[in-house]
Amino acid sequence: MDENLQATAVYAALKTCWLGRNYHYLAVVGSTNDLLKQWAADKGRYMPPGTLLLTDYQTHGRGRLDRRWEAPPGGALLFSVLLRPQWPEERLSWIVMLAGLAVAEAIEAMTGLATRLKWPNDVVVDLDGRWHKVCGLLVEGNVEPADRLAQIVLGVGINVNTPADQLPAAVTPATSLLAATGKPFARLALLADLLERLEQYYEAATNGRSPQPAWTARLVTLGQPVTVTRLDHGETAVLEGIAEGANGWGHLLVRDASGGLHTVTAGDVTLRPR
Ligand code: BT5
Repeated sequence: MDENLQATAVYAALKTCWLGRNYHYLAVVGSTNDLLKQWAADKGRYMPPGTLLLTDYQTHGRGRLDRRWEAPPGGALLFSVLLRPQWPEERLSWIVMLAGLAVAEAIEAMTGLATRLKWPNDVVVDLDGRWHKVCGLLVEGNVEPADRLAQIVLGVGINVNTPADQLPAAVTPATSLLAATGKPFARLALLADLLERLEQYYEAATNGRSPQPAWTARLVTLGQPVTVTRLDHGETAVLEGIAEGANGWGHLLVRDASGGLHTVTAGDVTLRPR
């Protein structure tokens, strides 16, 4: 399905007030997160919140910790948005929560696939009894001296029409909406719907409503035996246990075999078979 993601087509489809209204499309970039951060640095306050940069192909798409995000040209939705929340610093984790919710709901509405969230930043669908990653989120930001979230760049990568044989091999297996359903989907319609949901969640969060309860309700990680890998002072630390819950800041609470409860603020989770 070859689609026009140029500005005029996108403007006609958007249902948002401000999110994505300053819209930029480039056929190829290094990384949308990197370029949008660069633009924000160059233009400062003249770059309005809600600015969106979308591409068809990234030569240096990134995940967390400078891992690669791989998506062949044309099949994925790859974009970044600039946000200036001015929320207290502790609410940084709300961004990944509301983005995950917006993406999951939009995918579910469009495809009918039961769509869940895997801590901390994956959107997953159930395929053959195993959770497969269909989208990754990358939140990067900085905080002003007054401990307010001054500038956030939220990156979203969704495998929409990527053929199964072009998906990368990964620990959490990758899938696309096409591979999971056998049907291609319109990227533009998905983008418009998820941006509308994202704007609504964001506005609610700005008014103090936490996305955490809705986010927790979609977490596949909870109640599951997990292996958590995290960087601890430069060393890789591995924790095994049961993911019991998540706190208001999105940290994962893991109970180890000797009964100790660990609060995990960052890391990777592998779901273990029971
Ligand atoms: C993420 O990191 O999942 C965040 C991905 C964010 C990508 C978007 S695209 C637009 C914007 N611009 C960017 O440069 N990035 C953002 P993380 O949790 O660290 O997962 C990275 C891991 O996911 C990799 O190490 C691979 O194992 C796996 N992976 C890579 N490409 C994938 C894909 N297309 N689908 C599923 N998994 C993938």
